[in-house]
Amino acid sequence: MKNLNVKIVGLGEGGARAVSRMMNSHVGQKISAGFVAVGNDENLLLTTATRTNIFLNRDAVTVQKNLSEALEGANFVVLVSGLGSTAAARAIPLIVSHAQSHKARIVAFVNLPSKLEKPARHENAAVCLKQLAKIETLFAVPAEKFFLFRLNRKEISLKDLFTVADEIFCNGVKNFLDALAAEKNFDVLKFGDASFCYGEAEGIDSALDALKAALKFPALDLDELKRAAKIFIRVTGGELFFKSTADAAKTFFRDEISAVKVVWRVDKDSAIVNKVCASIMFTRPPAVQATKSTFPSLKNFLGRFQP
Ligand SMILES: Nc1nc2c(ncn2[C@@H]2O[C@H](COP(=O)(O)OP(=O)(O)OP(=O)(O)O)[C@@H](O)[C@H]2O)c(=O)[nH]1
Ligand SMILES: [Mg+2]
Repeated sequence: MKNLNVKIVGLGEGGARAVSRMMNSHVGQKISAGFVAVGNDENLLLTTATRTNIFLNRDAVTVQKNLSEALEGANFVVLVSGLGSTAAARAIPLIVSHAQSHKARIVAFVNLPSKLEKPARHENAAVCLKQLAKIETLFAVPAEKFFLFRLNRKEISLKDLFTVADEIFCNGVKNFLDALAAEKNFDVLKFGDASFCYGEAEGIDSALDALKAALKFPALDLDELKRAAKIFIRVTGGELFFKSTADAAKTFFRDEISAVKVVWRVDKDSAIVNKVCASIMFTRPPAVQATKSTFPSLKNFLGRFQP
């Protein structure tokens, strides 16, 4: 996309921690993305890697002014947050309204609060989701899904769980921004209520294995992918990668997973050496049976959210 001006905004303590991790992993560096943390707690924000920090405990006029300054010139805003966050519930309406009036697109990578978290967290999440129904793309992952990445552990703390969340969002945002930077038409990357997965394989021509690894991504609901109406797949290898080897991955996907038209992008990336990476993003199908859902009320809500 031409003239891309991206701001990556972490909301609340969790969001601030997640974007700090992204900065440390050089996510968004190629496109000179800016990083912003927004939170209630000044002490915490002072420890994050972000230079632009917005404190929500100031008066409303100051908060609005600081947010507008932080987002100035952005045509793309990436939100990262645990949606149970009080900071997110307060800041998301302001950010969505700013983005709408400045014609900036928004994509959000968020975790829905765990069932074990207190009701106030779920109330915050409901406030946020109402606003996020207006944005271009929402990747919302229920916190319970993060357990699936640690099934081999005897015990897992909430802290471990959020380390998993931060790693997944770090990779998810990286894959999204890499695709965005290579894309001329943004609408290709507009998914509405969306899901993502990724995988990689060793060997310069392992496109099929990388795709199969992506299909084993623990948080992926394969049934949702099979019923998705819009699917985007990006396969990337190093300088020695033969793009034609991705044909086997394309055939496998068409025959085994989904016959709908898939947008494929096969690219080389000099930052990758001896492996191939596959990333899949797709629009989730509307929920068939709300009773089967882990989060019936949220899923009903999201089921109405279309790109
Ligand atoms: N990705 C991620 N999510 C987190 C982390 N810690 C907590 N969360 C999730 O984020 C939600 C919001 O928590 P916080 O980010 O602490 O919220 P806050 O805005 O700082 O402030 P309070 O609501 O006052 O705690 C929680 O409901 C958790 O589900 C984290 O380190 N990483
Ligand atoms: Mg907190």
